[in-house]
Parts: sequence; C-alpha cells; structure tokens
Amino acid sequence: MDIEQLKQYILCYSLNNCPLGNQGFNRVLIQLMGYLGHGKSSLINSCKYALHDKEFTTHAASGSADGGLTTVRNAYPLTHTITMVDNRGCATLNSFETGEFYTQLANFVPLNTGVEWTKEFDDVLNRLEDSDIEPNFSDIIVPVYVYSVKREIADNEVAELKTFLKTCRDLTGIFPIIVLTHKTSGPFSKFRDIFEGMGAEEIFSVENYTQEDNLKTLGRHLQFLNLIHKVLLNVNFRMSEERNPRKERAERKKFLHKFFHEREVKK
Ligand SMILES: Nc1nc2c(ncn2[C@@H]2O[C@H](COP(=O)(O)OP(=O)(O)O)[C@@H](O)[C@H]2O)c(=O)[nH]1
Ligand SMILES: [Mg+2]
Repeated sequence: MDIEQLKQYILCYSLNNCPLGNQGFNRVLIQLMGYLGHGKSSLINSCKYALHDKEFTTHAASGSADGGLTTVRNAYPLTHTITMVDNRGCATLNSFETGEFYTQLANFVPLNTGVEWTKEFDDVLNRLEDSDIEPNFSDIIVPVYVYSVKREIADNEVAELKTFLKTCRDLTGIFPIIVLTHKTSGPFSKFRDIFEGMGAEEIFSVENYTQEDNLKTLGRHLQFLNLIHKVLLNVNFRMSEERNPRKERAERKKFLHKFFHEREVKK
C-alpha cells in the first residue's frame, strides 16, 4: 500500500466490515502505556498529524509533569472507529503501579474524567463495582507500550517488564505493540533486541513529531501510519473468531479481582 492507500484504509476502517460483523464491538481502543515522559502524548500528536495532515497541533499536552494523584485518562479519536487513550504514566512498575495500569487497560476507569489512584483494597473493589453502573464492553482493546531509548534499563527492570507485558497480553489477547521513541537519541537496536527477548511481536522505532521538530517527511509519516495499520491487523485477527464482548469484560473483571486479592494477601 502506498501512503494514500494506507491513510484511506485507516480512515475508512469499520468493525462492521469484519468477516463476522462487529459482534457487539463499536470502537478500537489503542491503549498507550509507559513511564512518564517516554512520549505517549507525543505519539498521539504524531499519529493525528500523520493521519489528518493539517498543521502540527498539540492535542495531547506533552512534557508536563503529571505526577499528582489525580489524572484524566484522556481519549483522542483518530477516526470514527479508532481512539487513542493516553493512560496515566507511572514512574516504576511496582504492584501498586501495575495494578493501576491493568485497571486502566481493562477499561475499568472511565475516559475523560479525573481519576484518583487507589491504594486501599476497599477502594479498589468499590471502583470495580462502580464501573458496572455504566459498563463498557464495546471497545476492542489494543495495548501499545511506549519506551524511550534514551533511558537506561536495568536487568531487574527487564524481568519486571517482561511479566508486565505478558500480563497485558493475557488481559487483552494481544501482545503489546512496542513503540521505541527518541530513536535518533539512543541505541534503539539494543532495545529492539531486549524487547524481542521479552516476547514482543511488533516493535516500531519512531522519532515523534514534537513542537520543536515537526518537519514532515514521507518516512516519518509512514512510521505512524504503519503502526496504526498494524493495530488494525491485530484487530482483524481477533475479529476473525467468534467473540462475546460481555463475557470478555467479565473475564477481565475476574482477572482484576484475582490480582488485587493476591496483592492484598502478600501485603
Ligand atoms: N526528540 C524527541 N522528543 C520526544 C519524542 N517523544 C517525546 N519527546 C519529548 O519528550 C518529552 C516527553 O514526552 P511526552 O509525550 O509528554 O511523554 P509522556 O509523559 O509519555 O506523555 C516532551 O518534551 C516531548 O516533546 C521523540 O520521539 N523524539
Ligand atoms: Mg503524557
């Protein structure tokens, strides 16, 4: 596909055209995860720029220190079917942070509203129950993990990340697609090898468009369009089988209950 065909494929993508129909899903939710400052917001801005091609605009505020306790899990529609979600970043991958990530990934935290991070077991359970008031089961979730190659990575961190990524796979049925950012500022091929060793199936290295440097080139645009295209290929693969959105939501909820229960027991 050339760049125009690629754009058209993405812009016209509809779950209704899947071989078995939409099966009750109406949205592809690209869920971005990753440490603070690794380029999640910039990736959203870059994808929107590559797809819509107007002037570069900062949709997702980038570079701000959002280390507070409350945050908004912002959703940015790319097309009528595809939405990117800027999940709250974290600083480490301890069981508290991963628990918050899994809850966001499983779609049990509402979009576009302020969200308190919860440490207490009761609060965690209450939040899961509250999510049943307006349950969301019509999103097909695709996890994307963002990592900046400017950062060092320690051996114990590799082990933690491997477990984390595999859990994300179990939760969504898709191994997180890896996006290595700042590719011209670090040893991206070293990180490719590391993530491949963790079981990653798809690894993209990108230089995000930023306020400072948003000179549009074909290769740079293609990085982001190819990423979105790969997301849709994963969705097509999942949608080629019979699915039950309500049941899948229930499975995710059971998973979270088990995770938080085990964490509480350890504590
Ligand atoms: N040169 C370069 N800068 C980037 C890239 N990705 C993000 N940045 C910059 O890194 C900083 C943090 O990025 P941001 O998107 O806010 O990270 P987030 O916290 O994960 O959302 C910002 O100043 C961005 O402009 C990249 O691929 N290349
Ligand atoms: Mg951000």
